[in-house]
Amino acid sequence: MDDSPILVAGHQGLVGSAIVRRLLAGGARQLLLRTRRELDLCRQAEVERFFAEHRPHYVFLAAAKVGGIEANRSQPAQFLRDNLQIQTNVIDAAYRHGTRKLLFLGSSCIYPRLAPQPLTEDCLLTGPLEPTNEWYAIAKIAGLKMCQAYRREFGFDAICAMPTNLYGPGDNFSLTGSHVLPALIRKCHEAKLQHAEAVEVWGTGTPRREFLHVDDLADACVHLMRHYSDEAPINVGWGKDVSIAELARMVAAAVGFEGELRFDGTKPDGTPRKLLDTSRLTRLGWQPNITLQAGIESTYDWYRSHAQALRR
Ligand code: GFB
Repeated sequence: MDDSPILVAGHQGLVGSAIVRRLLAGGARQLLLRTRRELDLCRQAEVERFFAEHRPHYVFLAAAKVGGIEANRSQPAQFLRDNLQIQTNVIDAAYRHGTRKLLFLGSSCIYPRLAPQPLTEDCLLTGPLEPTNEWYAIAKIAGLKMCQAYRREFGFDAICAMPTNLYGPGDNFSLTGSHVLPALIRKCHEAKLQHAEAVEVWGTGTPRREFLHVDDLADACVHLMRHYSDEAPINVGWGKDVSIAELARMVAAAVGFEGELRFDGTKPDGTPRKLLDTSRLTRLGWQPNITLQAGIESTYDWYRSHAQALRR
């Protein structure tokens, strides 16, 4: 793989940038990277032109419209449309232009809201989805199914990784659009600087989530690209979950915010629990490395050194 042209679609995002770091560290020499301005993956003709010209041998499909619970709730059309367009254009062009292997990134929210925990890959499509993110989930399920269909009908080597909630350097720290972990880092940091009495935490604090550092995810993606070839999706997680209240306390401690954590029950909780069963991945010889504690601390360091630029 190291001497082959590799497309990392979405290389400026949280996941794509981590995959680029991992590939460069591993010796990749021919990365194909395009900003959205240079190549709009929602536009089929542009994607077609790009693949015809560059013919990447390997594709990491990390480009997606993503966001936290509020962004998903308020922009259902964009989450459904953009994700369907991006993945359909890229998977189809990759197959038709001779890509040897493609890795599609999904999400743990594809699984039914009340499926037994930890969530195995086999519980897909066994029950209703969590309503706050069903539009995104439906798009990701369609991407997974497209990979399976192209493998069955055309013999295209497309594999699917289903990561749990991710975090790390390069995350979205916007107060309305982001996921919980970066939102809490920012809120606690700003509250500390302003000597505020309290930080608002959305929901009841009781939902449980699993958090995986994006550098661990990138390592798993490269491992799967090298060692896995099958239509079954593979969960990628840390293996343990925490309540949102516990997470908020960990973030507050890492940031040094000593005020009150105030839970706002008028905001949605989302799915009650989302812990992945990762035994399929473990059997392939991969384990995560970065603890939640260490990951929060390093992400906070990253945020502090970029806070000014991010606020602009
Ligand atoms: O990370 P998050 O937005 O997404 O929220 P989901 C997780 C939990 O944290 C919810 C609570 O119970 C939120 O109410 N929370 C507390 C907060 N304070 C905050 C805050 O300041 N900001 C945010 N964002 N949440 C997403 C899906 O679900 O998970 C996506 O919407 C995707 O589709 C992603 O699958 C991985 O974990 O609920």
